[in-house]
Amino acid sequence: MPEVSNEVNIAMILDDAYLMCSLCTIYSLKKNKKKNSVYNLFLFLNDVSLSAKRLLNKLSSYNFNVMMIDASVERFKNVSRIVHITQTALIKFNLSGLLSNLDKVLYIDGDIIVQKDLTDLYNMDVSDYYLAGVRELRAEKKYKFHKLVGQKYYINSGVMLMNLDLLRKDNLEQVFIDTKLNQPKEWKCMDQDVFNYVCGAKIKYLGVEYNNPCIIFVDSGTTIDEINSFYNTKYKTIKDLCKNSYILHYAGPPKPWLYEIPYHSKLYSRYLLNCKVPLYEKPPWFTKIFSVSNLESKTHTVIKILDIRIKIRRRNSVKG
Ligand SMILES: [Mn+2]
Repeated sequence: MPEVSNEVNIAMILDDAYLMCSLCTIYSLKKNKKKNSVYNLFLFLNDVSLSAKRLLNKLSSYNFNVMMIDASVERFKNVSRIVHITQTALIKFNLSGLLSNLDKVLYIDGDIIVQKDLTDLYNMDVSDYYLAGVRELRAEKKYKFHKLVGQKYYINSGVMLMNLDLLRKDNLEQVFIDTKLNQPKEWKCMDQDVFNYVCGAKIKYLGVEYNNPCIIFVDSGTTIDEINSFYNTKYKTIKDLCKNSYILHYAGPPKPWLYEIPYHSKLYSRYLLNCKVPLYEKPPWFTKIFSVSNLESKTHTVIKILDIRIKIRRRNSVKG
């Protein structure tokens, strides 16, 4: 049996465009971890401004170690020239080489909210697998993505517990990149098809609570019965599933910080509000899309995200 530890190694890939929501993801990691869990967060920075780096530099705290690693464009120059492909996806393919000292890592996207401590997830045994992930209901049922890549199932690559040891041993870094460069035209995803195609039967399937694509469920009209029968779960409602999820993943275009989405925009803005990014450090685009005011109402804080106004009752407010 692999050793159980309270250390959790996490990898994220950041660029300036995704900075705001990535900060929110990082804040949620920090807020909802157990005190004794030690998180080592490896941030791979692609095209991140100096002011953003300064901001990220301040995120380390007790039992929360943030490491910033420049994932230079140079390294991928030749690959990028051949095919139009974002460096972000390529960095994901290279994690086993970039994190050569680690046996395993939990990769997470920057459009997620982590609601619980991740030690149990991290300690799951993946020694016989390349990685562990959560199957995608809609991708399998509606789009038949698993058939496109010739597999039985199909996972979402936004949350993956990666067995770096085995990936290195079988030299999959190169296989991922070669597969991407020669992929069939029908493959529509940036990196997901490659992970599913290459890792196939050596993927361990996790419960939906570890990567809950909440808005996709709502947006596509998926019922809780469909969800329960697909994932073999017993949730009463989608809200029940969301409340009990370790990870909410805002996959797909309707992001809760761009559109008003019941339950999620409010939940998201609470995290955003508490990121406590000092005002003077905020990049110019930040204040353009996000503002907080206590002056508009005696009882509520008003948060504006683009054109959405969200009112949150202040804790010390007088009822009236
Ligand atoms: Mn995502």
